[in-house]
Amino acid sequence: GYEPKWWKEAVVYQVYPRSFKDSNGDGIGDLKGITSKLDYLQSLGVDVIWLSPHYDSPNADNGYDIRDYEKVMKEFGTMADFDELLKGVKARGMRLVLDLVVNHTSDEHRWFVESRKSKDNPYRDYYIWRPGKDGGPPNNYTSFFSGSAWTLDPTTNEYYLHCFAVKQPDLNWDNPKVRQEVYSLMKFWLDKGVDGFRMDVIPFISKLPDLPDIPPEYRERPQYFYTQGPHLHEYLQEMNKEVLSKYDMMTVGEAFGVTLEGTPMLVDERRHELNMIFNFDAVRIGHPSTPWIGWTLPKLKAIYTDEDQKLDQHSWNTVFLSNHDNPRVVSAFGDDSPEWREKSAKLLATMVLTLKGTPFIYQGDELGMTNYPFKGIEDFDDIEVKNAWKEYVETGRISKEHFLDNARRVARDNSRTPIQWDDSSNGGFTTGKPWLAVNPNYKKINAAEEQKDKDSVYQYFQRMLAFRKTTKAFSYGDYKDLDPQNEKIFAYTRTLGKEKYLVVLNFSKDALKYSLPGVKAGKLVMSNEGAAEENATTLMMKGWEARVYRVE
Ligand code: ISL
Ligand code: CA
Repeated sequence: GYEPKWWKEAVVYQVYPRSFKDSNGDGIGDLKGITSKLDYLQSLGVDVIWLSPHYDSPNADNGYDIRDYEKVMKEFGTMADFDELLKGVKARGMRLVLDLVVNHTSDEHRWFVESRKSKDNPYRDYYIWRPGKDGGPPNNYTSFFSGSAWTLDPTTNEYYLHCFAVKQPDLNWDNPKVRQEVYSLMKFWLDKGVDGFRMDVIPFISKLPDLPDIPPEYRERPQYFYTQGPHLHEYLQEMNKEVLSKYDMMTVGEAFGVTLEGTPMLVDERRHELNMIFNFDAVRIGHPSTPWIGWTLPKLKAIYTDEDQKLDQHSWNTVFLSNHDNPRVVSAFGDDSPEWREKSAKLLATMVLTLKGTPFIYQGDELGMTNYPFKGIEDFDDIEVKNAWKEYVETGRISKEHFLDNARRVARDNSRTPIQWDDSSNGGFTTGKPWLAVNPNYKKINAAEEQKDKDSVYQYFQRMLAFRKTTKAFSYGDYKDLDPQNEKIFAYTRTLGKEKYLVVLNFSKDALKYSLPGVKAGKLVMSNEGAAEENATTLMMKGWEARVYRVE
């Protein structure tokens, strides 16, 4: 069985500070805004708050480009505001986890400002510099934000590596001084009392020796190549020994580019690296990174079974279907039409909170917030979309319509629009002009409404979270998919000793008669519909209906 740990029983809620709540009318969410909503989060019933980057940053990538790790972004407030937030979180019995972005820094970080000055600057070796090759960049690495991953810096006439934006130079982890700097900034925050880190693209930190070209089979998905550096595990074990092992904390690695097979290497507790990672197989199942294939329920179920089988009792999993890099969960996996939005959002909540692994909820999902009705490219803010537009549309490689169709479906800005607090202007997010437009559906979809309505998505989350808290089988129970091939019904059990729960989800708008394979539903304990058959083997499932039964 699993060794009990608080982070295996916790539910994590991700806050994207820029879009959460603005306290001073400048249109940008801030720390005081978050503090003012801690009662809301506590009454929702989440245990841990993961804060997307709140550090000093010029915001080329909304804070994922850090200029000073020990300072608070001025738009978000001051260190005193941070201390106040942390205190407020603890006072309510919750925990706070920060975003650790240390594969790269901002080009405005003082280390890089020094590094680019000269080839013999003491900070030169903090980053990855190479001379050009044949009049071009050192190799064929590409950036996730379009173009080459190398930029020529005229001062020294050498290139620096950036797997992401030009303003996000990659750190050189092979330099022991860099590693010590990172451990020290981690301790700075841990000593303040934070409860852990989500680690941004952590498997990229060890680079391949001599930086060979990306081979053809990896060109469409270079993340699986960038994660093959030989020292990744050595560095994580060192970090564990010097920092992680000294605190009661949790770690979750953003394992972009790690396969399921490679996961235990990062999370098997006997290896002393990370507690858990995000695997992207599920959240990216419908992503059109060449070509758009859509997704099917059997494929999604196969991922969960595979994860369950490849991770043993020493490796812990996570469950999530959304974050700040992906579309809204109800738009991607449910049905965001007025008729089915609430039902399907509740069904997805039921699933995420009863599958095996620590669940991560993204802000606004508890309200059933949807994708944004983007019209043209001018409605977007994100560097990823804007750069891709230049690379594909402005060069005529992809038609405008085709590009926008995809962007509307998967663009990161879908999940970055401000939280809809009430039906006042700008959804009560700000009294000023929001940095990114509020979804026009805020009059209907907002927290104030949902807190009053017992049938709301918000109140369903509340009940589901409370139920999960008292039900250990959802944390530690065995998982079994009862009907892997079924195209519309997802039925599975979670079993811990004598306690057994059955979850039945209708992933379609069709009413279906469903015969349970080899199990009898017992007492209905959760449902997004109301009363239903009990002690039965045949269930009449309504569209997007979700039920949880206790099996006797
Ligand atoms: O969002 C993506 C593209 O749609 C992913 O490729 C994403 O860039 C990848 O998962 C890494 O994400 C993390 O690091 C990025 C940052 O932009 C993301 O917001 C962050 O989650 C660079 O720091
Ligand atoms: Ca503000």
